Amino acid sequence: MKQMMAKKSLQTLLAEMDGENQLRRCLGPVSLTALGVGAVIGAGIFVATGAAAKSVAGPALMVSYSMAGLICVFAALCYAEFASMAPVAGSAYTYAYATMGELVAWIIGWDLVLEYAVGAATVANGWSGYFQSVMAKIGIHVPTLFKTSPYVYSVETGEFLRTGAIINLPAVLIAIIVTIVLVVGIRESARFNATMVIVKVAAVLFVIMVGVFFIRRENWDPFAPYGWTGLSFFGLPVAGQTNPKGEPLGMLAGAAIIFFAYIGFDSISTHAEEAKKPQRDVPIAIITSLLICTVLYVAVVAVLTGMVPYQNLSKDAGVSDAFRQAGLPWAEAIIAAAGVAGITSVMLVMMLSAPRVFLAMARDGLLPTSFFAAVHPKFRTPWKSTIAVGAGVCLMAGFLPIDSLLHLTNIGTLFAFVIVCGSVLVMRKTNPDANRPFRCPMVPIIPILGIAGCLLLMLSLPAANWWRLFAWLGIGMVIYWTYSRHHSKIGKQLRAVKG
Ligand code: ALA
Repeated sequence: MKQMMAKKSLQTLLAEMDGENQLRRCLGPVSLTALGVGAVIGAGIFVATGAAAKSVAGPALMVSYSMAGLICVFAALCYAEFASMAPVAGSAYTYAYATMGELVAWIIGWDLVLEYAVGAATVANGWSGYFQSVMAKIGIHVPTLFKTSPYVYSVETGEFLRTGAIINLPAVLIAIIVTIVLVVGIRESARFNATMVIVKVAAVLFVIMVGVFFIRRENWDPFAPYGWTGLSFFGLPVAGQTNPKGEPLGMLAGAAIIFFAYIGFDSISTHAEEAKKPQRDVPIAIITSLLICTVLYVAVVAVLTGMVPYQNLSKDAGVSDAFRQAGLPWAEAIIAAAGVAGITSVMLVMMLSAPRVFLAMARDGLLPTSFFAAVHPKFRTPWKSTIAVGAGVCLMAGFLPIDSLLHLTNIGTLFAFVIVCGSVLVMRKTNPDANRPFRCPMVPIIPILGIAGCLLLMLSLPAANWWRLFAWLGIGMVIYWTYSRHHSKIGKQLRAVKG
């Protein structure tokens, strides 16, 4: 019991940071914000928006985006407080180890791997949709057998339908390429990232500025065809409409889905060690990148649902296809190409992050060091865990439908946000005098709103995701009890003191 509650002290974290190979402090507020925007804009806006507006929320998806953005701001303020207190890598896993003890840290680390690995599979799937639409422009069509996952989920009927394909081959291939790049160590350099951010933001601005001339206001009527709520409690509808399978529909349910589009801002906190003035710049960058994305996202949805009746939006490449429908095929090609480039960079960040979480856990003795902390002698990258994550991403991206992957990523991430908001409350009690260069305003109100908002979105996801999350955490618990508990460094110290 004592071990499960054992915490890493703030001093230990700071000392570890000093001890390890110090990273170069070269990032200012602008590059940090660019990193955030680079990690955020991707498959969520380019792919998920079409499907969510079409079958879950209608034009009210604009409100869904505003709401999800606001909930992320609450969580972001909590992330920012932690990032300024302990500007070390490891993100929510490290924060939890410092505040809630080893068991919760394990759970959150295991959950972050879910977020990043399943998230990367989702993004790979979205990438495939866009890539195929670019290829189709030049007359190349992927054979039906290799176009998509073997099953897709129909929100309208609530059933899994056979697609006639056996594997989503483009998604698997991009996952393999990204894995190779990450192993060989061509790390996402600031310059590469900056180029990607410019390409993506330019594409999004293009969508808004060109699309605005094609808006037909009658397309916004009805504004909320599926209603304003969409809430179920473990499968029991609580408020709003449901699809035939009893899954929630409406503005709130839409927010729970497109929450995916905001995932990634938390990765700024993992760059805290490389920030020039982490205490000031990390919070600024987290909040600024979120605000920029929220404004862009709401504008894109306004344009899309204004250009095309929501029922006609494409599920696979919603943004670019809307321009095809509006009779602008040249615009479709530009957007799809920028989408492919932008989505690839998000995938790179996600597949970079999952092995880093494993690495942090292995350093604390919670996972086998020989495998998860193994650094390649030549490339200096955590190659074994990168390949393991890559293999997992390939399997999921190749065979599972995008909706299920996306929902699972969302519930895992929302759960991590709940723990980070909770950790801020705990830390204020347990370490009231610690140096907090950035203080989350209005504590406890903001963390509580963050927790409540995330739980609300979790409940607005189809119930199956809760079971999947529990199953994943259950596997994690088995590993903790059979391996981690016995090998944890803190646990060994405690036993040595006792002995
Ligand atoms: N926010 C990222 C995306 O939309 C995960 O692709």
